[in-house]
Amino acid sequence: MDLLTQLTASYEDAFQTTPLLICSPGRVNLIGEHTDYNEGFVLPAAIDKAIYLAVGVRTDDAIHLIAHDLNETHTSSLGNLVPTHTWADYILGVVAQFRLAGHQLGGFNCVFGGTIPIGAGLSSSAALENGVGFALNELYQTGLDRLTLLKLSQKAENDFVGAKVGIMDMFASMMGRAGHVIKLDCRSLDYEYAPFSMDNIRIVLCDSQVKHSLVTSEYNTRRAECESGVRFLKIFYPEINSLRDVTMAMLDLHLRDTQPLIYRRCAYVVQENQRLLDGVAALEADDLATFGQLMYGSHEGLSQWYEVSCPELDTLVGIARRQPGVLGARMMGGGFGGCTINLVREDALDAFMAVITKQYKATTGKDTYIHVCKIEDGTHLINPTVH
Ligand code: GAF
Repeated sequence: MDLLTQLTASYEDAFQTTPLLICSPGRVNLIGEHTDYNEGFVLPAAIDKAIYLAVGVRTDDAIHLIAHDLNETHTSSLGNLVPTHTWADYILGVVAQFRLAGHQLGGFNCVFGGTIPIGAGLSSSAALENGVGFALNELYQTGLDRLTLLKLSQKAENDFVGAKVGIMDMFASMMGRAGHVIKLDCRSLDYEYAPFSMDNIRIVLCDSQVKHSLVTSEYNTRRAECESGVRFLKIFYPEINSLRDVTMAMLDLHLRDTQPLIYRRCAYVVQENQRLLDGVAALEADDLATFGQLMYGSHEGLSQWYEVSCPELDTLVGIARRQPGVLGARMMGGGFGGCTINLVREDALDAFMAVITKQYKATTGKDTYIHVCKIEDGTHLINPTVH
């Protein structure tokens, strides 16, 4: 039985009605890492790994949740939306945001499961939050557009779950378009779709199978370091609002000698924004060789200047870099584990997968899980006729 059939059966068994089915995908990001919360640019896309939700209304104000993959349940109610420090918070947090924004909801049932590996840096949490917001919008006809929904997801994660993440993951999962990457300006939220259907090139994810507990605390620390750099530079340049407005010349003049750590953090972000702009130009010119080199530059910056990589991710990128047919590779997402993203020529794919599996195991003692991605549409309804 495939996952959707299982979720439907589980829902019908538990709640005796036919559910609405929603698909909410994870994401990749080609380049532009840790730039979203600095009001910079990112280049993500939704992928063919997703959270699937089976949902339906209730006549009371109870919330009945079943996490199919974990075989766990959680029951709450609209009047009792407090963090539980479990997976339920990604759902309850969205409900709480709908209520805070003044939307009228009733209770609901939800069975969910997915194909996004947890902790692999593919944004399973944003996918779940978006799926829940999308579901509530359908079930209770709240009439919210996608942008409003994804902002509610971000607020849920920032304020209810307590992770101060930027907007990229929710944006990519909700706004994704099959065969396209999204060039997103995280300051204005202006965005453009760019086709990414390079013949003979595959987007390959290599999962380090590492998830360091450092990720949330270090993520929040990096944010604080960037903000501290901006606050200091504002003394000299009152017009700046974020690292988006800062140049390397400003950093060299005011921070390099006096605050070397803050300098490295800020310099990485300023350079990564430039790499993204150069990367977009390279894609437009079909110059994947240049794009690939920018990906390696991104990884080096993340590893050495921003210090959010780990030995396993560095190993995966190091192996990839030595393989023929690999155009570029880098760690992806928040860091401290999760996946690398690799652009690999199709004719080199089998050899790449064999070599990286073998050498990663030999170097780290760990297995890597490899996924060749397709770029898919963002959060959507699977069975609109049930409505
Ligand atoms: C995580 C966050 F959720 C994103 O907002 C982004 O900052 C990313 O790390 C790093 O680019 O995925």
